[in-house]
Amino acid sequence: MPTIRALIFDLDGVITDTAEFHYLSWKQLADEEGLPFTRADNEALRGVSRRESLRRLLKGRPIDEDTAAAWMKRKNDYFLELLDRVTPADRLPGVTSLLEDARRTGLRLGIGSASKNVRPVLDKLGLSDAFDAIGDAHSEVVSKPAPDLFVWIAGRLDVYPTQTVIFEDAEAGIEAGRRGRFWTVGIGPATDGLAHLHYDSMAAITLADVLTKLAALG
Ligand code: B16
Ligand code: MG
Repeated sequence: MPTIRALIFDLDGVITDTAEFHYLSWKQLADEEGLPFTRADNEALRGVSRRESLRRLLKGRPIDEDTAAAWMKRKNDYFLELLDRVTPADRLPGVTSLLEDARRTGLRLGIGSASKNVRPVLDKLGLSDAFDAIGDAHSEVVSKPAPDLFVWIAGRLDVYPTQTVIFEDAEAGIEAGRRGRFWTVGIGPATDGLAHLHYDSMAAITLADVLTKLAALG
């Protein structure tokens, strides 16, 4: 195994759990528009872009582009209202120590997310300056499960994919990492059996454990 030089983190479900806010915002829109939408439906939106989330929520119901744009804006306004209450205490358990250990070890750090709200979320979490490169839905590359976003970030971190570990909670993110020849760490039930390493939660991860287990994989 080459020396690991960088870590790239997904945002929602890895650094913080904004999935609940995405759910509540889509739910408000769905209720107002008379669309059935449950928490179980929301699981299928994990790691999926805003546009694709709306498509899945509509379950085949046709709407025109102007309405789609207006609904996505309304959903995002609800999301930003909810985001207002986020504080550094909303970092997922284990995140702060993992980032500190990685910094101390001299690793480069990136974010790779499907969201357009990465910067406001990091700001609320007190992590605006914690990462050397941010790839998000503004980066204008093909989205996960294509590897492009992670490759784009690795370029900005000046590392090779084979020197980089991706942390992801969504199937599409692990697929993107593996297709790009990154090392992958899956978090939570959706990634079990898909990644090189798997942990039930971020709280179960230490940098030393990840590096030791990856070294054992050769
Ligand atoms: P936005 P991630 C994803 O974040 C969320 O998991 C997904 O539910 C959301 O639809 C997507 O971001 C887009 O978010 O509406 O903020 O642009 O897991 O890729 O960090
Ligand atoms: Mg995610």
